[in-house]
Amino acid sequence: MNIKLIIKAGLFISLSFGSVSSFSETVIIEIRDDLYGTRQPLTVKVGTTVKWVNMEKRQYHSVWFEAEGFEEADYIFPEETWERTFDKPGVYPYHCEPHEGMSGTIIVE
Ligand SMILES: [Cu+2]
Repeated sequence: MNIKLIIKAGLFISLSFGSVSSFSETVIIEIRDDLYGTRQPLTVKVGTTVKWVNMEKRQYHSVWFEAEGFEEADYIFPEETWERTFDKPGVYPYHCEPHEGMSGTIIVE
């Protein structure tokens, strides 16, 4: 099971105080064997945070949304994570700079 859904504590807290809470969920993508370990594309709801976790023993990777014109994010070394919250619907392709062919897409709806 590569995808785990975690309801953030913040959702619980905001509900506890009776305020209107926005959708807040974290989806984890485990990276191993030079692959983003998730179905492709991965569809999530607006407001979802996607967290990539490097499960490799030695290899670093990146999650680069180059098509949007972003600079490449820092490399993710083993046991490190990188995350992004998707607040707008759309199609978000990404890839790993060091590994040609290592790519993925997040669809936000
Ligand atoms: Cu990589």
